[in-house]
Amino acid sequence: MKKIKAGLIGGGFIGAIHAEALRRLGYVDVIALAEANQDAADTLAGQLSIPKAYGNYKDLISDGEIDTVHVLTPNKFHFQMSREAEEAGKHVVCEKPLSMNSIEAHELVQTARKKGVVNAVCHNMRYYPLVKQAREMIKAGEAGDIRLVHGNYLQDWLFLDTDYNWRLSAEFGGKSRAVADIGTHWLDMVQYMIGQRVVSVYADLNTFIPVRKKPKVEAATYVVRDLGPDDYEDVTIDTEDHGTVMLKFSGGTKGVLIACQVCAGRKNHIEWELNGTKKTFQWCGEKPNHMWIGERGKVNGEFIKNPAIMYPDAATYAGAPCGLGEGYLDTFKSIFSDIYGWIREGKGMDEQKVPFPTFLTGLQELSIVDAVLKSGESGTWVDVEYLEDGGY
Ligand code: NAI
Ligand code: SOE
Repeated sequence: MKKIKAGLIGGGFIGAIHAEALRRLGYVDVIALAEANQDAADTLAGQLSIPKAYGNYKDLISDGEIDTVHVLTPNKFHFQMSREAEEAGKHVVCEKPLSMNSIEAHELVQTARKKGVVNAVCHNMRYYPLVKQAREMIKAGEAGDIRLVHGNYLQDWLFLDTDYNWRLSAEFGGKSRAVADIGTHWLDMVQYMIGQRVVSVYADLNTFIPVRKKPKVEAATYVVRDLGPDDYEDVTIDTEDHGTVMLKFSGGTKGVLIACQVCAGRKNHIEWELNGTKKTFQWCGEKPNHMWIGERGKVNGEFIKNPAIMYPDAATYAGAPCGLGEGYLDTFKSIFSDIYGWIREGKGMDEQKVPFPTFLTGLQELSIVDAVLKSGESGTWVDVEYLEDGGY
């Protein structure tokens, strides 16, 4: 069986994760890495054992040996890089958020359709085995009708005024940060599980640290360095540290999300609770192999990830038997297994049939983010304006 050749644009925090997860499939060769310049490309391609290093992403896209392109750069570059890869006839996997706004995302959806290329946005967190199981249990009616969904995604990596990353800048990350950067993971998981999409939002957005100290020499995400006072410059922050977003869903469910990146002690604490007319399901990404199930009049229980008793469509995403934990890094192997399995079967791109989140999904997420930004400005409920149907 011919191997699929992948090229990565961006070799930072997520670039290394994509390279490793792709290699776990066994039929994908990661043959090229493009970076911001040739030195960075040579260094990172060497560290990741990737044979070709390009100092300009356009040269990677022009490489005829490459079948698929992964766009793993700061959000600002997602649109132009994804569109050029589509135009070159490459299949494209773009990291979340798909682009800076829904207008850019819509153009990527339309270009993908015109070129017929497989396209995916990396909402990997829907691939936790128990997220898949919760979706199947809800489809089977085990929770009843979902009245309420609530939760949060809390971090503290931006807690100090000396913590800096390109995500803090609207120019590089987009006008929304906490909601677009981490809130979209939660929104994708929840809409995927309950089979409904957000139709209206009421958002309270806050920038708790309005001025930060930006290192004069930037570093990749999560890289920690020992810097002195002269190594920083003051910058005004134009994106939110926090968003509390009330939600109305298409099937009548109500909800609320808190996304915040300055919560001391919370590292990557993503949690949801679904309250149905029969049962409650609760899950936290810091204990991903456990789901709490609550009932009235009966003993509450805990569902421990166990493919032997999971629904078949969920069990297929469990890579190990009960008691053997699976986590965040495994979700990348699972989403790429769906994407590359589809490419390998050569069935062509069909947004309604593929088993993975597509650019259309990414467009829906950004439509919600656009509404959140409008609500944060107006202090009112804002209906989500979807430029397309589908995606969930
Ligand atoms: P990072 O800053 O660690 O890495 C970005 C890399 O892109 C850097 O190595 C940088 O040199 C490179 N780059 C910048 N401009 C470039 C250009 N013109 N050509 C080629 N390379 C260029 O950032 P990180 O944390 O890896 O985030 C990248 C993307 O991945 C973001 O969109 C982020 O939202 C997403 N992400 C997704 C995660 C998930 O769980 N699905 C987790 C972390 C990030
Ligand atoms: C930073 O908030 C970040 O790297 C996000 O960009 C990722 O999407 C999330 O998975 C981890 O945290």
